[in-house]
Amino acid sequence: MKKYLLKNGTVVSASGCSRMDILIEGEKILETGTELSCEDAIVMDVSGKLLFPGFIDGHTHFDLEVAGTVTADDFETGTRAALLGGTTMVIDYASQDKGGHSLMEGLEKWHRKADGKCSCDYSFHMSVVEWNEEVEKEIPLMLQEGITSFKLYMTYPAMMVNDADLYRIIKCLKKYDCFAGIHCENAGVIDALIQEAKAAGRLGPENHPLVRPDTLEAEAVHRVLVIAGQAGAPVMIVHLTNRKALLEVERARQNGQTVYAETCPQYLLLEDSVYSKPDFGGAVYVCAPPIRKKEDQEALWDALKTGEIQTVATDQCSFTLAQKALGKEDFTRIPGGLPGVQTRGALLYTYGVRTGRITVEKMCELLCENPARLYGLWPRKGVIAKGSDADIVVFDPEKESVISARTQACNTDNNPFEGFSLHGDVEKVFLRGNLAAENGQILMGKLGKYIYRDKNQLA
Ligand code: DUC
Ligand code: ZN
Repeated sequence: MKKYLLKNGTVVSASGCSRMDILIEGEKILETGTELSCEDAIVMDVSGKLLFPGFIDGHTHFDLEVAGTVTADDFETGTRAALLGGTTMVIDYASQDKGGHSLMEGLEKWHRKADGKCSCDYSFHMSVVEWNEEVEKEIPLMLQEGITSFKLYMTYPAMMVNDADLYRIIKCLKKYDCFAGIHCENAGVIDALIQEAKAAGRLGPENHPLVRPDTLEAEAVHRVLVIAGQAGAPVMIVHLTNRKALLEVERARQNGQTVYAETCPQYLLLEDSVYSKPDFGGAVYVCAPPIRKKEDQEALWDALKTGEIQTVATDQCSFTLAQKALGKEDFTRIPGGLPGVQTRGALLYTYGVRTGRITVEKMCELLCENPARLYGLWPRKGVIAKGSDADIVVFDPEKESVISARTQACNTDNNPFEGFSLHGDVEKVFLRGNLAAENGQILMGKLGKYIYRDKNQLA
């Protein structure tokens, strides 16, 4: 492998920025410091550039069956897009199947989908959709397989678990020092609202946010936090979208509970008026939970700033317009999900750091350090330090571009951020010491490794 010496970059961490050189040897960072030299290294002048640890996306869905179709991006196209956007590691959601299936079967299925295809490093969370003594015995097996985080759904009939099982699973995970991320929405009332909408002949995508309102997300957040409180166990609320749900998280924390929270760029940057775009245009934005209101965006930005939300992931789950059209006559058949894995870093920089909503250090905390700690990757990943994996994003703070489905690497013909200007973007990406992407081109694909994860280290 080549040796690289990156000179005079601004190395970003959650605690500060400093002008430094980085020496990369093999897959690791050999040294950081000033005035470094090395005779046999390829020297790159990166002055004026920000050097982030590789971004970690803790929430993707590649090669996933949804609503009778399969996501437009599989692990091959999805991780290429991720890498081009500076993401050097994704954690995708593997799932157990309902009907007496084991977690191990789910894990093997996800390895078949991903192994040998990934252009960035990868791991899986495990979605538990059925609980019994046999499944319980598999939790330590999952830990051996490097899976230390789980997922529970409070909605979707094929995935959801009832309150009793939520309690049992959350309590069991605590025994093993693990936690689950929870998809929080009140399935029953959503179903009733869908029936009302259909009975009234309201069948277009503008109805999507109306049948999945913020209150029904907040209710589910409240309920699962009461359940977790009863179990005396930590949980994570994934893709948190709104102010009312955030208040529930704060209330539980005030009661002494450990609660982690994640949000996504679509909830920080888009408003629910998108669902009323003409000509079925709202279908592009159908995802669950839905995109909310301006005041919710503001609450989420504040929560990033104060540390109430620990990470920004994408919930990448992409479909083409033809796939979205499966719900042309009935919005409940529109496959839910958006592409986003390529644009998260540049969006957060342009609309967070540049606007002064968050600092560049906070961006590093949200995209690198916190997900590395939460998902048991620290300090191998999430930080630029001696001995860490040489996953490095050379970020040009002045590069300008415009997001477009035509030029994106995701395998879709739509993008929810179409037309958004970017000021700051990824220039080079090192994946474990390999210069794997540069100026929007993959130089070395399919280098991604499955990473065995440790337990949560976020205090
Ligand atoms: N929400 C979506 O919109 N798609 C995939 C899974 C999810 O939770
Ligand atoms: Zn998801």
